[in-house]
Amino acid sequence: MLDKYSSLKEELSKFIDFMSAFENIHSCPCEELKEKIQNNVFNLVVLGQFKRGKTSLINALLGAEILPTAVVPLTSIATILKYGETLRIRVYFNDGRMTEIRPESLSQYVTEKGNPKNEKNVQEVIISYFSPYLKDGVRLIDTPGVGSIYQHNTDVAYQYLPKSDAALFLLSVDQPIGQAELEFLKDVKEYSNRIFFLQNKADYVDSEDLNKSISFSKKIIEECMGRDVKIYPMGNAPTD
Ligand SMILES: Nc1nc2c(ncn2[C@@H]2O[C@H](COP(=O)(O)OP(=O)(O)OP(=O)(O)O)[C@@H](O)[C@H]2O)c(=O)[nH]1
Ligand SMILES: [Mg+2]
Repeated sequence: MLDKYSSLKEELSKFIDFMSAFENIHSCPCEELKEKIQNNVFNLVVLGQFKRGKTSLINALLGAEILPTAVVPLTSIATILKYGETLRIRVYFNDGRMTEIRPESLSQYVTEKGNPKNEKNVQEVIISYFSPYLKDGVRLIDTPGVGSIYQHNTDVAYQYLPKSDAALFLLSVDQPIGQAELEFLKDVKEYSNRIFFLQNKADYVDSEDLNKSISFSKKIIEECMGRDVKIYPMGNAPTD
């Protein structure tokens, strides 16, 4: 099995080299793709409308409050979490500069509050962390929510769609899935053939309402996707 995997990786690298020889393929991020294959990188992108709890989910997975969360539209810059023995936070700027920051400074770079309209010109932030979920090459990518009054946050989320190997699409029980969310899902499915749907904030309702909320979302999403989907409830367990 491992032999087959290694030879498939090698074949794919050769194919990318072959592709990059064509002068008119400017849009192929060949080097990035090759690096992903060599290092077994798998991008799991967390997506959804603003305030569905994307950043909170990542903190919960990591078991640490590393990323800033809030009740107002917050995340404005994509943050990539990858495995590392120690916690290191590097900020990459659009002009090619990079700076390493302390965890308490993170909100000054990745949030609408600390970095309004991205006045600091940040491209992305890469965090190394020693979580077992990040071992074996999985990279969790937190994206800004779409559909808020901040169009530039939506634009950043769209930039990360082509990088997704799989997507976690967050819904929330307190707000039934709406037209804007559905439009976004249509765009996501163009890029990601593996989408996992999570109905977050399950703790807001009792189990009966949770089931109603999931059935409602499931019906609408299945119409959009043209296939059966499973929706996983998330959040604290219902109180009843
Ligand atoms: N009760 C409850 N609240 C949650 C849950 N997940 C997130 N929240 C709250 O929802 C709010 C939004 O959470 P965030 O993680 O910042 O949401 P987000 O989707 O990252 O928001 P943007 O980055 O602005 O798009 C915060 O006040 C969280 O505490 C949950 O499972 N249950
Ligand atoms: Mg967020």
